[in-house]
Amino acid sequence: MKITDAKVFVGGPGKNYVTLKIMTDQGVYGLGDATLNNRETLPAAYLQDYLIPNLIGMDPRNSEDIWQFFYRGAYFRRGPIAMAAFGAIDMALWDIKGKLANMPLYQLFGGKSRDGAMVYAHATGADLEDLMDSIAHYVALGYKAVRVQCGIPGMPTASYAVPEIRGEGKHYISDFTGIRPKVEVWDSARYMRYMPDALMNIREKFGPDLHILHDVHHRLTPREAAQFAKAVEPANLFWLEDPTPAEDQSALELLRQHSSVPIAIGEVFNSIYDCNRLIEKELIDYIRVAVTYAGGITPVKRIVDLAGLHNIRTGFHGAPSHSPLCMAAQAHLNAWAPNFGIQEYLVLGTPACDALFPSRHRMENGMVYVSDAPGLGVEFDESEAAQYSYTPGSHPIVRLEDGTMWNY
Ligand code: KDG
Ligand code: MG
Repeated sequence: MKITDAKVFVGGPGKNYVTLKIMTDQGVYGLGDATLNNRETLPAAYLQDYLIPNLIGMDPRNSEDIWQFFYRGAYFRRGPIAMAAFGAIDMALWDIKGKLANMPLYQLFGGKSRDGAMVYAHATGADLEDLMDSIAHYVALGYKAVRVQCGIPGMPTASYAVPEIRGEGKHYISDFTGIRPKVEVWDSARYMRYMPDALMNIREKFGPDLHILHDVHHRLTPREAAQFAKAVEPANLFWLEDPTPAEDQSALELLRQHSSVPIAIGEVFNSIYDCNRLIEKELIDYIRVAVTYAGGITPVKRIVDLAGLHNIRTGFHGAPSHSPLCMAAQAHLNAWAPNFGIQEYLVLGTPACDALFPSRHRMENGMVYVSDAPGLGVEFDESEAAQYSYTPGSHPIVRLEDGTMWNY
C-alpha cells in the first residue's frame, strides 16, 4: 500500500484550520489537523515544502516509522511548527488505519473505558455578576464543569478571556484580532486581591457539585502562584491552570509546598520531553497537551500512559482554535484512556463548522459521545472548504501598567 498524494487546506469559518488530506493507492484517505493557532501558514508550508514530498510512496500503515522518520530526520527536533505538521500526518495515518480495520480509533487503542467523556465550557464575564450569568447559562445546558474568568475591578483593560462589554461573554474569544495584536494591561496584585473571594462566591452560589476550573494563563511569579494557590483552596477548584509560565518548571515545586490545589499544565507543550519532569515529580494533576500541538496520536498516547503511571489524568487542550479533527482524535483517546480526567470543549460556529467537517461525534449534557464510524469519524467537505481562505490573526499581548511586556 502506498501514499499517492497529500493536500493541505487553510481556512474555515472564523478560524484558519490547517487540514491535511493524505490519499492512497487503495482509495482510502486520511485527514489530519495542523492548526497552530495564529501561526497557521507555517505548519502548512512545512507540510507542503518538506514533509509531503517525502510522504509520497511511503506505506501509510507504518505510522510509527513515519513519525520517527520525520521527528528524528529533522535533526533540529521539536518546536510547535514541526510538531503540529507531524501531528497532522500522524492523525491522518491513524485515520487510514482505522478505516482499513473498519473500526473507530478507540477500538485500536483498547476499546471504550466510558460512554461519555466529561467536558468543560468557558464561562466569562466583564465582571463577577456577568460571569455568574454565564455560568448559569452553561449549568442550564447540563454542563457539570465550567472554567470561570472575569474582569477584575480597577484593571485598566479586560484581561485574559474576559469581554469588555457585559453580556457578550458566552462565546468570547480573545485572539484572532488581526495581524497587529490587541494590548491587554495586567496587574497581578489586583488580580490576587480579587479572585480568591470571587471564586468562593461562585462556589457558594453554585454549590458543591459544580466542577469549577480557573486559568491563570501564565501570569504569576512562582511565589505569587504559591500564595494564590493557597488562597483559592476554600473554593475547592477542579483545577488551577497554568499558574506560572510553562518554561520554569521548578516554579511548581514552590507551589506544591504550599498548596494541594490540583494543577493543570501543558497546553503549550509540544513533546513528551516538556512533560516528563512534571509528571515524574508529580508536580501536576492534569496534563493538557493537544494532539495537534504535541505531534499527533502516537506521541500523545505515550504521554497519557506515562501520566497514568503517576496518577495524573488527562485534560486535553480544546480551545476554539482546535479543528474538529483534533477534537475527534482527542475524543477517541478520551473514550479509551484509563486515566481520563476532563476535556476542554467549545462549541463555536457550529452549523458552518459542521458543514465543513461533518461527523457523528456529539455533545449532550456536558458530555462528548464519540462516533462509531471507522477511523477518526470526521469527513471534510472540499466544496465547503473552497469558500474559505487564510485570514491573519494574533493572540493579544500583555503589558504591565508601566509598559513592561508580560506573559499572555
Ligand atoms: O492559542 C492559545 C489559546 O488556545 C489559549 O489562550 C487558550 O488558555 C487557553 C485555554 O485554556 O483554552
Ligand atoms: Mg489555558
